[in-house]
Amino acid sequence: MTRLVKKDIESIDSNLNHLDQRLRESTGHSLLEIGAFAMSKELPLRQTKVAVVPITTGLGIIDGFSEKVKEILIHLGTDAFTTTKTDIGGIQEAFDHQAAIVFMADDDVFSAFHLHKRSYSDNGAATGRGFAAALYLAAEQNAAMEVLVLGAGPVGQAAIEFLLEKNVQIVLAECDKPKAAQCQKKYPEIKLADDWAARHYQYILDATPAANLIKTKNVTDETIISAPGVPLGVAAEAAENADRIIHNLLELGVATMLCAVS
Ligand code: 2YC
Repeated sequence: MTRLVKKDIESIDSNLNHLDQRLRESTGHSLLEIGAFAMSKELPLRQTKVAVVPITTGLGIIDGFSEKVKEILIHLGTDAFTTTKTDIGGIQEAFDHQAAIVFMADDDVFSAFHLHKRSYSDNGAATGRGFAAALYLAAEQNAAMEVLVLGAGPVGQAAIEFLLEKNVQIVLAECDKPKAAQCQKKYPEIKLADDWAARHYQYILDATPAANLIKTKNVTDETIISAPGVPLGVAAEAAENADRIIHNLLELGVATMLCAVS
């Protein structure tokens, strides 16, 4: 996953009710409902104490990251807080405040740990499932749908797993041919696209870190694109012409992580 920067965090709408409204318009469901559907969990979540611990390793703190994760978790109905200490001290603080769940991210991994259930949810896997669930709901759970998945990294593979559980037809486009072959070996039901841009796909899940991959010629006014990638992989003009774009930088991944461990 691409590393976020301060301006990305600042670009996230602080009014998460707006996001719920946009998601309801495009998928018929709220942020929490999509996260729960992605993980086949019941709602509502009991008021759970959740700690978000800032981590200073590597490239260090991203201004506003922990705060934003906390805001999302509060919007989802938990009793979330960010620890005043960072790193190991922050984990101790989480324990001191009886947190049941701890969210933290270094440069490579963003994870949620449930301290009692001994379970965790990785952001990449959760994001793939969350955005696949959003696309499936946007298609009104149309089991006959065919989805083009762009990218066979952790996010793309998690999206494939969710969609295969719903018996959806999947066409994978992955420029790294050995990676594509390995993925097809793992998921024999999927088809590989040699040249995905040669035809239209009504449903596209963009799990690549490439910007502007999806162009105007790839979309029609019926195309629905679910794009967890940072930056947004849909060229501005293509976004204009498509029916719907489901895209957010952190919120759906965090909601799915929370549901995954709850
Ligand atoms: O502020 C902090 O605690 C930093 N250690 C956070 C670093 C997050 C790095 N990861 C990312 O920016 C992206 C996110 C979208 C989630 C996964 N990778």
